[in-house]
Amino acid sequence: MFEKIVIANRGEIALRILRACRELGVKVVAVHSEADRDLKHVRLADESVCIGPAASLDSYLNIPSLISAAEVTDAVAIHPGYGFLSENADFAERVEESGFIFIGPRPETIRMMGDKITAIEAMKASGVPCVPGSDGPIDDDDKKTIRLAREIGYPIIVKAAGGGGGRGMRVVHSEATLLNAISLTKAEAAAAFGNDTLYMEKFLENPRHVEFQVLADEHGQAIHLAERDCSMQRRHQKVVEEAPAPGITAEQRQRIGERCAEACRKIGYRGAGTFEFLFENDEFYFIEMNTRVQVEHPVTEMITGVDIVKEQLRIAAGEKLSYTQNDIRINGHAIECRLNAEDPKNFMPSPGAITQYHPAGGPGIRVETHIYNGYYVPPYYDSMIGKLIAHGETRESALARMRAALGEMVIDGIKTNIPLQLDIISDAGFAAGGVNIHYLEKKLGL
Ligand code: MV4
Repeated sequence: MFEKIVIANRGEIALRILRACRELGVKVVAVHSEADRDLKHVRLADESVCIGPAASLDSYLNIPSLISAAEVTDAVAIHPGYGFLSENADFAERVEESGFIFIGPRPETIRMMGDKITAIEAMKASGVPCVPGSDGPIDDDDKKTIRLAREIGYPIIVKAAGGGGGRGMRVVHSEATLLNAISLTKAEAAAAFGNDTLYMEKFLENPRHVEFQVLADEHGQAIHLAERDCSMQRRHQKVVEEAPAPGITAEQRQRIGERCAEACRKIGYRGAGTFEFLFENDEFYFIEMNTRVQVEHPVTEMITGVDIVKEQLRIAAGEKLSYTQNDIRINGHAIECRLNAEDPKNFMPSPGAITQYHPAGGPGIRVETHIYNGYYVPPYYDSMIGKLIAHGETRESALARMRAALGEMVIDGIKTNIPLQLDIISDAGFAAGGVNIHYLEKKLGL
């Protein structure tokens, strides 16, 4: 195992990674911006390095500063967490060129998945079901494009190869608007991603977002840890996640999960990863792969007992997976509510000092947060300040525990989305299970 690593992130995930390191006897270097001196994991770390001013571009996204921090502290590896540089292939490459281990997939894998066209190509070749589409880039033969769209059938969705996570896409309902939609999306993609390559897919009108968690080691072993449902979202920001996904049968889980694991073996995947699917009319359609640990990983940990962050560290250190597929059993149900420092009605960020913090507790309750009494939530970063996770033997018991825990949680001094989360958890549609990606925005009247 590593002697010492740098955690190239902040907030709750930095604390989560620090805790995994403690369990494994790994020393921790915290890096932080000038606005983040009081972060909980910075106080708990063995060493800390200030890497720059508050703005992310000058600190958490500053590659030379991060590598220097690893050099001056004699760290051997860097964990990128999520967001920031976690899916930046150039960062992973420069970490490795500088003689450190990147705790994540190989740079070439990150690059392949960052380009949605090459990602889909690789998955299709490995037997993962994909959305019917252009199977490659749209070229400048307009007649061919029109024919292709007609074959796919309207409505179609035009997506940027360099996009993902909801950026750089446009729905097209008829042939009359196709070419104009393509040129608009192309210009946006060039400006946003420096890559104007586009592709087309059949547009699925009312899908659910269901994603499979995988783990793969350097020795050719790969397993899946079942799926999560992340359909409860607003403007591409997930709000509630759960595992397993309501209504997915053991047979579907095994079939799709095994396809994902097989794809990992085929491409030589390394580390933790997530296969994102749209799920509609009982069919799975792959759309993207995430090559990082995800915000919602705890719901998978709660139902499988696998510590995903510890597995990331073990895999990066060259160890074999601690589990085979046969060791993995689903135990009960878990739900996660993201806790944001924001106005629950208009979603405006609400930074400021936390005057009172009393976390929820009790059977099956897990709180992942870096906040504490007197902590000041800075205005410079994402508004997520933590996650509340409830586990139970059944979905109903997990829901009941979540409702009680949300009622118990006290975070004063700033506005939080706890009132919205209580409303969602008490919603009859959510209670029934299996709502689609449009449900929350409709409920909110957007
Ligand atoms: C789609 C789609 C419908 N059909 N692709 C949005 C984020 C990006 N990861 C892919 N997205 C979508 N791709 C096809 N062929 C609908 C969405 C979509 C969506 C997907 C997952 C979660 C929330 C979403 C919200 C709006 C649109």
